[in-house]
Amino acid sequence: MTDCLFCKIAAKQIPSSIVYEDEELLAFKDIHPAAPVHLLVIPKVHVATLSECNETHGALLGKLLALAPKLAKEHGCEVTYDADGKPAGGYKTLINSGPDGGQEVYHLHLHMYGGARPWPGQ
Ligand code: D5M
Repeated sequence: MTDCLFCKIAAKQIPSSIVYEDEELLAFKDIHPAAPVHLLVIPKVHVATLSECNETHGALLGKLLALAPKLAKEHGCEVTYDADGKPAGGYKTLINSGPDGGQEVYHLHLHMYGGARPWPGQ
């Protein structure tokens, strides 16, 4: 889509702080970070909102979500376990959908929040 901000970021027509890229996905730093680690993961293909997705998007959505643990590790906010199996660390993932869901940019994106809290919703 020609007039989509995140399509332009994916096409490198607009600069961004890219932290990951492959054939299908791009991850970059949110321009208005709401946490010490605030990343956005997008599909390169234009999908306006999660609300437009169905089972045909399953593989793409799976890849989008599966990137989160890798990014979390790279940004020091993965979930770890002590010797007793007690979890520590972690991060929040969020997809806003539609006006009532707080979506402002109509290109599907997964927010990842990590680092020192508070984060949105906490
Ligand atoms: O979140 C949209 C998010 O997109 C919001 O947190 C700001 C971010 N944003 C907007 N423009 C840019 C650019 N140019 N680079 C990086 N991040 C950006 P939503 O879920 O739609 O409310």
